[in-house]
Amino acid sequence: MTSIAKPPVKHPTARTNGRGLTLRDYEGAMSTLCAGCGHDSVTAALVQAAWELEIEPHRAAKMSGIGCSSKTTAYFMKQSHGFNSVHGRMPSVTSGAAAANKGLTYIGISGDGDSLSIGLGQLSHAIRRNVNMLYVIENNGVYGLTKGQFSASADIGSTSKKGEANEQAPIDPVLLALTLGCTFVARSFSGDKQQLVPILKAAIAHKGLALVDVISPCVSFNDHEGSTKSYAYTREHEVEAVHADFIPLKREITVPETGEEVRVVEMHDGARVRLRSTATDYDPTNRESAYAHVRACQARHEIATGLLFVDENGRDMHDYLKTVPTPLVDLPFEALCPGKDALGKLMDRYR
Ligand SMILES: Cc1ncc(C[n+]2csc(CCOP(=O)(O)OP(=O)(O)O)c2C)c(N)n1
Ligand code: SF4
Repeated sequence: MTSIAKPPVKHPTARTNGRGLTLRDYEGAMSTLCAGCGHDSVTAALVQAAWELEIEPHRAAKMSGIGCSSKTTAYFMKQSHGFNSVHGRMPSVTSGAAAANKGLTYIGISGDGDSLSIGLGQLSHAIRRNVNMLYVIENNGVYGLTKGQFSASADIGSTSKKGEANEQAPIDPVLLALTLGCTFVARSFSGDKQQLVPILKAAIAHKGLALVDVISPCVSFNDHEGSTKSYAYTREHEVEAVHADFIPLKREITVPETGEEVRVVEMHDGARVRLRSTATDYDPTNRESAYAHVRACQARHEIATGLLFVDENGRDMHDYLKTVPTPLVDLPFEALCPGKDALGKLMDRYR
């Protein structure tokens, strides 16, 4: 992927995190996306989240497929590992990488085209395996990179720039993820950094696949009147059911009390997510009510955002596979390949 490096200039008074790194240290190459593209705001939120979580850049791997959205991985955490796969294959490549090395933080970035058409099977099985990763879909309702054809997330009646209306039913990644048993499901908006950053932090801390669908408008092909993925439409129709505050393990709880009902979900590393319900009777730990809420919002032409569902007790891919605690990549050759005799005994069990 071609990219333009940013000049390595740091302001002497720039704030550092616990690892002595500034926000600039979590940035990547200069973006070549269109000015105003929602994807660049998602990049800024990812930079902020990774800086606040104090992730060691060399302990993270950024994974992507093909699309303007998939170029996002070039624009943050320049010192991290990265793999730009072929179209729609990001989930499978990440599953393989995570199987070999469970010691890295996996950040997968995809688009609605990349994930909901050619990559739909890959996404479904990564959810089913509960691969330990953040899975961001930068959702703009079109194939931006190939000049704005409707994607599978386009709503019925949403119009193209030339005025043609989409007639086919959309695939909603949030409903799909809830149906497939995903253990962390959220939706946000690239124009709402205040909501997006804590969601990304909680998603990264989650053990298992955390799907974050981000409405991320394409200013060149899908930001006009008649589009249901424009900045204006999303701002007008966004309904946040549950607001998440992420509190890392070592920090004191300083989030002000609001008088609203607060639920605390403890993440597997001891960090906590405080969920403040802004809608009455909404339970973000109940899959059925999350599904019903998203469907009801759809029927009212509203966009359900916030942390919609979380289950911290789910097993992830390594639990299912019963792998040893040490990442496979760190095991000595003798442990990975126990020799002909051991292999022979193993084969005998299947005869
Ligand atoms: C195998 C294959 N088929 C088709 C394409 C053409 N193609 C490139 S990007 C893309 C879709 C991009 O849409 P999306 O993932 O939503 O990303 P966006 O550009 O909108 O951010 C398609 C169909 C391709 N690169 N490879
Ligand atoms: S074409 Fe659309 S999705 Fe691609 S960079 Fe431009 S605004 Fe973003």
